[in-house]
Amino acid sequence: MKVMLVRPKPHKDSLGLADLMTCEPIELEYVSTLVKKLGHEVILEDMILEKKPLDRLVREESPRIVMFTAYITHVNVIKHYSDLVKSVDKNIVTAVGGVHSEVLPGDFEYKNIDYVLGINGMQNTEILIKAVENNEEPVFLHEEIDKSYKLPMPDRNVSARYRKHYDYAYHVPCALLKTSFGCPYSCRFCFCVQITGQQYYERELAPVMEELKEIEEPNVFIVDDNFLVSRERIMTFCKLLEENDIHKTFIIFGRADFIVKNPDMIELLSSHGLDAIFVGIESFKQSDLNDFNKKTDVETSEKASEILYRYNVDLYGGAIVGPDWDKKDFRDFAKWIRRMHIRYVNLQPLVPLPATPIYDDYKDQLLLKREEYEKWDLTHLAIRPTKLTPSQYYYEIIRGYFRTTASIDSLRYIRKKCGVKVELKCYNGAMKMLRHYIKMIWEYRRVRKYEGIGQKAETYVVDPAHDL
Ligand code: B12
Ligand code: SF4
Repeated sequence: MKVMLVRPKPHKDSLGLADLMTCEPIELEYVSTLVKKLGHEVILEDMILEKKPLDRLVREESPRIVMFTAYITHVNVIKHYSDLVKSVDKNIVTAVGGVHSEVLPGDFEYKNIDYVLGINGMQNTEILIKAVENNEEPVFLHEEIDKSYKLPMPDRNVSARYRKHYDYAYHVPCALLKTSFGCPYSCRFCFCVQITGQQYYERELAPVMEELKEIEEPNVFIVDDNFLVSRERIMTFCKLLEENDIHKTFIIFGRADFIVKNPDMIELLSSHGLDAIFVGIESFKQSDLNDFNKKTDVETSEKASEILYRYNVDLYGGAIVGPDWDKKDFRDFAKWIRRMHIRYVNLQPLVPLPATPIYDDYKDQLLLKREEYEKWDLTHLAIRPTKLTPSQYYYEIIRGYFRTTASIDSLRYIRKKCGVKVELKCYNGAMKMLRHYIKMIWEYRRVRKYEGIGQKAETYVVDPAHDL
């Protein structure tokens, strides 16, 4: 039996980030291992990189089952894909898995999506495949039965034909690795902890090393929600890297408070290839951090930046722009970022993703409709700014980027560190992002004019046409 695994191309209205970073679809590589183990043929279609439309690929390959992975922004894309698959042959079985379906499976209820695999995605894949083989109706596991995250080795061969395109911002080429799931903290805006039901699970490090030995790329992006949890685990990780003679450049996610409490761990990791840490610094206002239940403070972010600077580790800052920010806040924020030598910052408006605690706080005053999934991309405004118009707010975000990540100083730094080719790639990616923001401003203004909405009534009405 032939099984087609599909990684979706972002909807045209989403910020896809593909020009800046196209990461390997490691989740589907895990699924591939499982399906091959069951004795079936697998083909992966990475629609970010594929030129042919999905219906043509399905016609050429004639799979028995087509399985999709999806984030929130892909929900309507997957529905459209399922229409395409069924237009070729309505007997092809369609199924969807991935983080959004694990937390909000109901969003994928649709005539042409046969199965939503949900929380037990791996086990349910096995059940589905055996059922299709035997011409039976699958009986899925709905309870959370296995949270051990004992993963097989991901099948990196299945993505061989795309691998040279996989990168992450300044890290080219780049592979992905997952060593743990979830996080011991519970920030109120965070979707990641909803996936694991607020729990934190670690994988054994021995199989992680086996995986690392197989990775050919020099750069490895460890996509754990929080890699900096335990000193003992970090020390074992570094010891095992030495024992296995593994030399890679690593990018990780971690918290500022861990960095401040454990500078020796940063020194150790830095001497074992750590190049950058993505830190959710979120805001330069303590009140914002308190509202988010971040359980850290502004001073800690500043101290963390000093430690990382000392050990030559780049700090990639994740920032959440509050709806109450005014022009001065945007300016002060950029100054704060520059003072901390942060060369890359991701500026995202506060977006209360469905299923997070802050979603309930804002659910009655959202600017985005739930079903405009492609716009829940952490760039579209989901909450009305209180001190600026939406256009001004988007404009300030663009200026914020030019004052920080896209400043001459940052670009010069990237050129020196990574070379002109990477600098140009990032510049192109930044220009695409700029176009995305200008499109959002333009759309807001156009719709407002069309609807005859006055200066004061800033209802954000979005074109409902889903032109994929
Ligand atoms: C790395 C990362 C990225 C990478 C891409 C990674 C990739 N694999 O393609 C980059 C940086 C490009 C990215 C971009 C975006 N991301 Co992102 N990303 C992540 C991160 C940190 C890790 C994802 C990952 O690779 N995990 C490793 C794999 C192995 O784990 P997994 O995805 O959980 O998969 C397991 C199961 O879910 C299951 N599974 C997954 N798919 C399938 C499919 C089938 C058929 C089956 C059976 C099982 C299955 O099997 C796997 C093994 O157990 C997550 C955080 C998180 N906790 O998930 C956010 C996250 C997934 N991203 C998110 C978002 C919103 C985005 C963006 C839309 C916006 C943005 N600006 O970041 C863009 C969209 C880009 C696009 N291409 O459309 C949200 C999704 C929220 C949601 N409700 O869907 C998350 C959860 C972060 C957050 N802010 O909350 N992202
Ligand atoms: S520390 Fe990071 S991963 Fe952990 S709950 Fe907060 S935002 Fe989520």
